[in-house]
Amino acid sequence: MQIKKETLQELNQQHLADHKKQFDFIALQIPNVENILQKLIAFQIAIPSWALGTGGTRFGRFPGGGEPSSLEEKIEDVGLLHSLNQSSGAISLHIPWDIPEDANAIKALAARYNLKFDAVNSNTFQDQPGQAFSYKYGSLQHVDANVRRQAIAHNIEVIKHGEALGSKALTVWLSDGSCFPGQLNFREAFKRTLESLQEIYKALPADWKIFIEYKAFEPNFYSMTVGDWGQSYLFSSKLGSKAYSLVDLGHHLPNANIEQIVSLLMMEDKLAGFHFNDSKYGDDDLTVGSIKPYQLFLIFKELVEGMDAKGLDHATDLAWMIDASHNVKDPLEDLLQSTEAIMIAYARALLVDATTLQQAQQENDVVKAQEILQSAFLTDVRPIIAEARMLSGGALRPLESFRVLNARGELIKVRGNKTLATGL
Ligand code: PSV
Ligand code: MN
Ligand code: MN
Repeated sequence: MQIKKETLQELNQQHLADHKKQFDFIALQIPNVENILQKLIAFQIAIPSWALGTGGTRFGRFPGGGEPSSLEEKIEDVGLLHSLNQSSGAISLHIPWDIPEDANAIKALAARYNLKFDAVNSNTFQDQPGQAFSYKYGSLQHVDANVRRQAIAHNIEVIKHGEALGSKALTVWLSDGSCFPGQLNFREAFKRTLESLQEIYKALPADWKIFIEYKAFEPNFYSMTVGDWGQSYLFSSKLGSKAYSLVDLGHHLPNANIEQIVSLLMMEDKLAGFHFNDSKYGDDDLTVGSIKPYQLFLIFKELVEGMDAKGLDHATDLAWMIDASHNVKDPLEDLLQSTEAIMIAYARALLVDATTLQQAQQENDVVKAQEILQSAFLTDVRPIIAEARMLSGGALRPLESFRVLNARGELIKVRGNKTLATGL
């Protein structure tokens, strides 16, 4: 389903007067609103190919209607999101869940929707049909060199797929670890993993990066070989300047100070970027901003401050992706909500008065420092985001437009009512 620009303009027209009032009100209070609008327009958040269908848990999966059953349909869905919000201009593929058989055709299709290819993701956490060796006891860490070689070869193959599409990074998330004390020699497992990663690193094209994603637990419940940012940092710093640590918001133990982690990784030039989601307990993969929007804002505040200090481009110098998928919502509506939540956190972070905050910190004025942050956080920036969207040809109200245009109904007409997308 493709939405015409004119259709969106007509829908926008109905809300324009209201929007203008709200935007003018907030714009008057912000000195650099033009600058903020430009930054919001440039900011793009990749959609993972596995988030376009209803996710599930090991207890069940409840398929929705009109889910994409091929990579082509997934691209079409991201195109639909992007036409509505103008902020979902990239797709991230997981191999082998989504193998681009004909890379040129896939690239051409994505270009039609104005989409780029974000990082490609390898998968050595599941056994695939016909695979010679099992990943039951790990992949890059495995005691058997045959298993390690197989996992290394897979990662190199994923790089090749990415190259054909124009991706510039490989994300490696390993489920490697152990479920019981004594199962694994931590140091040996680390060394074997490092050696394996070094082989993969050698195969990286000159202008590529490798992202090492960490996760505190699951599927291994006693130890994870890349379990936290310390371990990820060790790997990325030992690998070299093309290696970075990737932060998935759901991959920390409860109450971890993620904003501090982000700040220090950035200080060391080792922050790859993000997998955005939200959680109450662990890797819940809930809609971004649905549980802890203040934490998300604080993370963005560190990102903006850290990137500005280094003269980095907010839009292009780190990798931004949503990594969420669950049981009960329409996945496309959920992704529209997640994208909006990210834009809200980013816009609020852009409002922080950095100079006054620094002054308050120098004077140990704790109350003032907190007030500065909270006043940015409590500002309703939604009209600014809507304005940025409208300026770039999107919908003033993406979610409402999705419903008014009966987008899901249209997808069901073409794809059927009982569909199950590939991926987790
Ligand atoms: C693991 O929990 C993870 O966050 C990694 O990024 C995987 O690639 C993705 O989820 C798979 O759903
Ligand atoms: Mn992730
Ligand atoms: Mn995860």
